[in-house]
Amino acid sequence: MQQTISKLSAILDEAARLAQPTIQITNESKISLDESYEIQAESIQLRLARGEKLTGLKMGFTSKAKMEQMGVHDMIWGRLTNTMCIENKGDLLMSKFIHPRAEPEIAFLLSNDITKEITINEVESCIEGLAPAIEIIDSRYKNFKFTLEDVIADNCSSSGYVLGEWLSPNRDISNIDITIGVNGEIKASGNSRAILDNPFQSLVEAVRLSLKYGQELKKGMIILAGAATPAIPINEGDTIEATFGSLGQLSFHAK
Ligand code: 0L1
Ligand code: MG
Repeated sequence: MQQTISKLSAILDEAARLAQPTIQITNESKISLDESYEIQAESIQLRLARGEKLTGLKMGFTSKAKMEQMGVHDMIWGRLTNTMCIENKGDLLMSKFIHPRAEPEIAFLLSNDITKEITINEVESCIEGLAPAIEIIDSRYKNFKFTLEDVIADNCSSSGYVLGEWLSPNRDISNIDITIGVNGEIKASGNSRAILDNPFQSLVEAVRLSLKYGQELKKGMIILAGAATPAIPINEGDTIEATFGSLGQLSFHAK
């Protein structure tokens, strides 16, 4: 199996690096959920070997609606690296993506290493900041079509992130109205409560899952809490802006 894991990791890494879609890996190989996380880890390792730095984790399927839609009962998670970071108000280069989509999220900045599970009441003491954010997802699979195992192996579609201004974490973020729009027109809107009733719960789950899969959580890492609205497609020329009530807003331009 190790040979298959290495082969599939290399296929997904190359698809991401060259921005060339690939067929679903589960078309040809039967892989378990745990094996799909091994493929993800190994394909990220290829990035790190080229000099990229791990900057954090992203949580996916943190809305009950999306979990039900996918027929799953747990969240999924992927890894973020420094080359995925796009500056607030900066440019996203379409040539580096296959069919990117944007979703508004909330980001947490860890204030210390986390080595054991936490409760929602402990979240504020584990983070030194929170920020409005946008995740760019870009499935490496043709037509954005995948099984659960496919998407986990593909780093849960994660391919970019934009961070707004860091804010103090001592605030209630369980009822923040959120919108995402293109060129001044709102395309999707939602509320932070769509993220597990309270985005702080997403950090609790990120800690649980990273401990389960042996991924260290270090001071300074960023955790993306998951989407509050459906993802919207990104096209060349688009300026994408997300607003988060009292948390502020952020944007980027696709060129
Ligand atoms: O919420 C997420 O970020 C899930 C990403 C994986 C599924 C997708 O690509 O839509
Ligand atoms: Mg997301």
